[in-house]
Amino acid sequence: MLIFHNPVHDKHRGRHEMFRGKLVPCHETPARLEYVLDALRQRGIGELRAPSAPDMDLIKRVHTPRYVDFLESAWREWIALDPANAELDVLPSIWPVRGFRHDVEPTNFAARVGLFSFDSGCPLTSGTWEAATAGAACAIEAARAVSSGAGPRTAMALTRPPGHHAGADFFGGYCFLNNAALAAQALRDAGAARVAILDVDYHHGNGTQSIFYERGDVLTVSVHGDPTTEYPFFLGYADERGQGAGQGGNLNLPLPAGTDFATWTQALEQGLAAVRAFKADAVVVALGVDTYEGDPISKFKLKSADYLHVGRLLGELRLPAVFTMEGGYAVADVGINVANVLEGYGG
Ligand code: OKP
Ligand code: ZN
Repeated sequence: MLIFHNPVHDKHRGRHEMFRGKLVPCHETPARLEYVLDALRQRGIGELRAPSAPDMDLIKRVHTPRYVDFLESAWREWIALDPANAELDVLPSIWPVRGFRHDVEPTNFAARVGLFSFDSGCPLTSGTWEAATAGAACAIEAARAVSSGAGPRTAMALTRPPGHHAGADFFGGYCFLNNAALAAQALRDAGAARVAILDVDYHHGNGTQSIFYERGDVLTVSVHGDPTTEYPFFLGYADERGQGAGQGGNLNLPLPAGTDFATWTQALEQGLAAVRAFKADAVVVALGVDTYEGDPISKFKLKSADYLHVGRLLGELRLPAVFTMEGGYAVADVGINVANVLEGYGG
């Protein structure tokens, strides 16, 4: 398995996220990825690779050009407002909800931050653009590596910030560019007629779902905490089945907080059955390990050893596969849990 590791992931370093009226330290930290890297090295899993330059054309087909341009210039605009801003993160404070216009793009910076985001828990920092685009390059190259007939059939984009909450034109949920969606599009471009994305992060992959909701060529499946009580709350329900050409091409498998491995596995099996029925040529696994019993912001009950079994079940698909790194905030155990999935997966 090839592991495309983002060498500049730590340039994205949020200071605070808004939580219950206070700014609290970010859960999504650089240390998370270092633990994964250490665990993979220690156990001799995978061959590490560095990505080359990101394919901006592909990024601007999955995301809107005006959103990508905003991300690229956001930090410069922020410090141009006041040089003292260099010591602060950008956090949104106003959003155009129902009844407001989305077609206009105000020149005011705070207004545009709100236009292109959906929560106040996702700080944009001085190195966010560099880290997110290098991560996107990891996802795209992982997809291209598994697409070349002779090469390996499995690759991982080992990167942060994560991606599955980012939509075509918005950031949120610690995500800026949707790495899983970029990998899926790169697999399509390289010749896979049908691609499935299977999202096993604790949180619903709202960004990924929305990007492919009206497309028939990419199936999106997500097993996650029931959005009636769990983030991101406003998407991820079982009755969202896709639209137009994408009718039937989205499957949500919400489970109540407190769900244990036995019940979670039944949902995963349903998801795997959908991927098989779709006759996917390749699969993208949005791999979050915040389903872990020790996760500080999530409420499923998976144990470290369970992730070996998760890997085995995913491996039974026998498809070219790209893993993208999503959530997992029990920092010291994230490495063990990700390594267990990859070890169980084999190849
Ligand atoms: C990102 B990924 C915690 C509030 C929750 C957003 C969670 C984003 C999860 N104080 N904030 O899916 O792991
Ligand atoms: Zn998550």
